[in-house]
Amino acid sequence: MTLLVGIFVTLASLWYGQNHGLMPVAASSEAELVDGLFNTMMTIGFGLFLLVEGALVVAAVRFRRREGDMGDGEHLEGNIPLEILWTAIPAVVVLGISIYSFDIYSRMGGLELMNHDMSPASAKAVQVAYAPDSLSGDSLLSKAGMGVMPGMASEPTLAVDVKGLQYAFIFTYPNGIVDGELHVPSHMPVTLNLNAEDVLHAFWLPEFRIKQDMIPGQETKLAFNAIREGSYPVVCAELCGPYHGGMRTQIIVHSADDYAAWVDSRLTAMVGGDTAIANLPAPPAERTDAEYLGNFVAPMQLAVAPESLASLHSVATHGQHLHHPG
Ligand SMILES: [Cu+2]
Repeated sequence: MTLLVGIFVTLASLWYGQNHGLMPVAASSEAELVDGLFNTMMTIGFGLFLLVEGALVVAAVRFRRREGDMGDGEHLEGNIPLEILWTAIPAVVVLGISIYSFDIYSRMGGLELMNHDMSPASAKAVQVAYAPDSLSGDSLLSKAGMGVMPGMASEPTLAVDVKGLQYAFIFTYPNGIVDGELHVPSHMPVTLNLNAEDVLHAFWLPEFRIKQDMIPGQETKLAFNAIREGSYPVVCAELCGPYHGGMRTQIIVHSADDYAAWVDSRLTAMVGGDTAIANLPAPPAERTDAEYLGNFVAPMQLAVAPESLASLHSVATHGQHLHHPG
């Protein structure tokens, strides 16, 4: 019986670990690494869930009080082998997951950026890092972030500067192209140099499983390798003001040829005198309520009736009148 239960729990956990459906598509090689770790934890977690909840249900049914039984339960004084077992198993599981996750972190390039020298000059950089006035561009903390995966460092990379500001992302490409959307070729390492214009923002690519703070006056980095063509959301993940929820754009992963064609078309437009930044969202002040709420309605597939919008608006106007009579 124990053997059958063990086989069932193992098979069910292995199946659920691969079929939980909790993650969006994996569009970068980093995402595959992260998902491997996440699926392992789901497998272990689901197995433990079945064992613990199963034991609970079996005990509740099997040892329930029978009709007319007024006696005390059996007196138990502890069980040393059992206690060793239920201490040892979680210890091994936690140790295994921590080694695995550290391995993923280093394979994603997380350790590359820790290879800084601790000479007096860089120690000074640590001291000034908390005083933005005296911050130098290449101080120690300015290199925080996820680095290029080891082994990719020798390949050609695309470096894009990204500026976060209330409430948009602006991407500046090596050849001077400026755009409100991030275009990248697939299967080429991309390095993003992140910066913020005004307040803290965070650059989040859910389908790439990476996220990084954007800090005014201090550059952070994010590197990834796109493996799946398509359009994916870019989301600000740091509450940065009243229109934070509308601060999103998209990353478009092209084939190498399509990317070259996109660069050509943008360069041609620039030569033609078109210097406007493409694909930027309109500033909040210039958007109607309906346009602004569209940021939330479409992705969340909500149905908002025009009447509810109108009533929201009148409440807001009424509130202003209360605070500013006359
Ligand atoms: Cu933001």
